[in-house]
Amino acid sequence: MSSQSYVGNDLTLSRSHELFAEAQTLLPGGVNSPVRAFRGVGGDPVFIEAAQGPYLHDVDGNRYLDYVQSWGPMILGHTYPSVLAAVVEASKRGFSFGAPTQAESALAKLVIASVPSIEMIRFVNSGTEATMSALRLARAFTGRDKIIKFSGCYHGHADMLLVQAGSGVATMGLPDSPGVPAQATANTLIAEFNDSAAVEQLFRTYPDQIAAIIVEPVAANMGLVLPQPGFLEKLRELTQHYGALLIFDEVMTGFRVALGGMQERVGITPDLTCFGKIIGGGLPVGAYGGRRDIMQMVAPVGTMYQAGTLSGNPLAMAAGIATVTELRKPGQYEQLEHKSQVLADGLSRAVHDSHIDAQVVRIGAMFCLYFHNEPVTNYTIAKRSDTARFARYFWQMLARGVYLPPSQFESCFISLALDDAMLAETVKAASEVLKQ
Ligand code: KE4
Repeated sequence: MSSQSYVGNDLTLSRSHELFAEAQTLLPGGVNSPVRAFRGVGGDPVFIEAAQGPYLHDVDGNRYLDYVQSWGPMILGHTYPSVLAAVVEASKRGFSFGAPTQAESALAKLVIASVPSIEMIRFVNSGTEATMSALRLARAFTGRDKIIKFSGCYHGHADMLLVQAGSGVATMGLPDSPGVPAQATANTLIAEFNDSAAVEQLFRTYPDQIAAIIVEPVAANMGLVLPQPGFLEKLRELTQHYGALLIFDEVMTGFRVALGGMQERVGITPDLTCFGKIIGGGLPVGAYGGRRDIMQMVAPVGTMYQAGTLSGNPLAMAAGIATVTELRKPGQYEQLEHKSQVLADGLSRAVHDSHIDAQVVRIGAMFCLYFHNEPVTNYTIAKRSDTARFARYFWQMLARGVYLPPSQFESCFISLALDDAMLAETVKAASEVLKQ
């Protein structure tokens, strides 16, 4: 059965098909990022014309409730008035100067005020740049070369990290990517997420060679896998004991699961943190930051080199400032928690009533519905999910006006723009679909 047959017959996608056919002659796979090509669910991707609040509007006139939110940034909803106004105002003063601006200090102050472990920060243009730079900094600071990452965790596409990565690579079934030379990953050690004993064994094997552990404190690129009690705490203990740095990759969880990210929820202070997505409000921003003594190694004050033409871009800073300013208002995360709880409870009831092997996982305003009959605690288990069943669910929800991430190995997001009626509509759609 082709995935197209899952598409509800009341969805017209002909213009998207036309545009995708043309795009494939111009762009590899017709997209500028692999997961957008819908290969995780089959069929052609939907081309988006515009977005407003909780809605996406595609080129065929279909409207969807958006649970992807550009993979996390649009937590306020699309074209949020104060963010839109800030970007328009900034654009009238020029787009890019390649010189310092007060906006960069303003956003830095907001991030530092929101995340206590951040004493100093450097803005870049993507999460990939943030993690790549943070790891180079950890190697410079410790004088060591090895790093530890976890299978199924995705930290962007720097060579050293494309080993058993999750996200798009997992969807494409490539345990590592062609073009990554062996020496680029020779110093990258892999452990299963939630397996702190394996990490301890790596430290015992390489006691003075490991510069850092980089971890998604909630693994959100293999679906959504929560850290088991004690796992993150053990990583903090091991890195302190062996003189390595602990890097929290909060590109996804930062300002998403709490104002202060996952580190606020678990009360752990990493040495460095990577950000992206929300701090740019939908414009290209990434960042890495943390202990001042470490960050002082970054050029030009220090010798560890990292640079970027558009880093700290004024329009991106304006969007980030407006977004974080809104999120710092009282009650925002209580509202997100309420909406997320309502949705997760509704989806769990739908799963229960359907008597199928599926489970809902949620933390803060992130959730995932696994088609799986066992608790998902790492990538090996996650990969045993029923991806064909997920594909059917994806297309049937799309036909009912609910736009979910086109892969079992991604997380869904909840925005402040989704009201209770929309959440109820989503639960109703899931109840109908899961029974089929
Ligand atoms: P970017 O380079 O895509 O801005 O960020 C890389 C990155 C780093 N760390 C984490 C935890 C991430 O989730 C990401 C990117 N997330 C994916 C979504 N799973 C982006 C979507 C895409 O690749 O198009």
